[in-house]
Amino acid sequence: MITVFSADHALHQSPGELLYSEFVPAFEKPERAELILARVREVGLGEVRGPESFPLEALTKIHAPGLVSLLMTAHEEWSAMGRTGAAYPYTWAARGMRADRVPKNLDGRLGFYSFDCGTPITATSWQAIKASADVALTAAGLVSGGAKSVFALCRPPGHHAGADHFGGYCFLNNAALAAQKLLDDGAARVAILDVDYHHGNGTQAIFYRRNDVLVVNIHADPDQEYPYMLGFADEPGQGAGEGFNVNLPLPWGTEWPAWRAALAAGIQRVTAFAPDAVVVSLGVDTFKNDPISHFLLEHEHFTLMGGMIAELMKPAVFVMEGGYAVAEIGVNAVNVLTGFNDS
Ligand code: FKS
Ligand code: ZN
Repeated sequence: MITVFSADHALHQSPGELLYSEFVPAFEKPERAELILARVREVGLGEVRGPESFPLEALTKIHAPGLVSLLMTAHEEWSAMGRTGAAYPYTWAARGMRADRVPKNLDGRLGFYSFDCGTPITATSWQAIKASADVALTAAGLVSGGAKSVFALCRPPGHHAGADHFGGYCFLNNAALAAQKLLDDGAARVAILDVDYHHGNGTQAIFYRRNDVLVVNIHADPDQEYPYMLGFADEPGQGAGEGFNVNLPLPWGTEWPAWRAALAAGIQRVTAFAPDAVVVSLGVDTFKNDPISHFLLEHEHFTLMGGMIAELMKPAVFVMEGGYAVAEIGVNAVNVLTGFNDS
């Protein structure tokens, strides 16, 4: 399996995030991608190559131009105001406030195009964000060209980013960009299978009214876990998209048997959809030692997960998302890929 990777991921480094009332080191950090890459090499997964550079038009097929330009210029504007450090959003639109008008003020725009305060923009973030999107688009192009499976070693991650909002460590939705690229290259239907511990609210929202992309999410119950406000079982899709969104929320403390049953149910939905290709939003924060998560999967379960996904017998793009047990992230992520390959 080819891995697509860009060293430019390291140009995004969050200075830290609020954890309750404390400002703590960011969980989403560059070592994550470096350790996954090291494991890819250690097991000899296959060739590692850099991404092609795609035009901004590839991004605006999924994202609002206003979001893309804010990501490109926010830090420059922040600095021009005499501020140091990274640009953080602080103010959001609640019900009853104007959602029809983009604020002129930078803080207004940062809030308008985001949904949390955990996703700061530094002077060099854009280069990493763009590289991560290019990694996903390149991987999708390889699958369109006939590769059976490709690993997009994306960082920063993407599944919380919607058409017009960043948040949850995510800026652009790499999995959605990959799915759209597969469609543009000729696929009639694409399924996105999101196995990250957190609900992929951005991916769901992007495709909620569409029937050419089936979105299946297995994640911690939003009544207990971030992102709290989307990802419930009663979200089937809307309009033409009705029946093409599937949420399988699970409680804190979920172990492999219940997680596996949810995956089996999700795989059944994907099979019934008969997609031409599958995009896997691959988060390994379901691991038992993950510092911010509450599922209890073990190393070998990731191998089994990959084997179950292989039974779909569909070309697959694996897009890296979360996972914060950094010392073990390489083993867990690459176990999914070797489990897929070996079955
Ligand atoms: C508030 C922090 C709240 C944010 C959790 C984000 C999880 C990200 C992820 C991704 F795949 F996108 F990386 N916690 N200060 O793992 O879903
Ligand atoms: Zn996650």
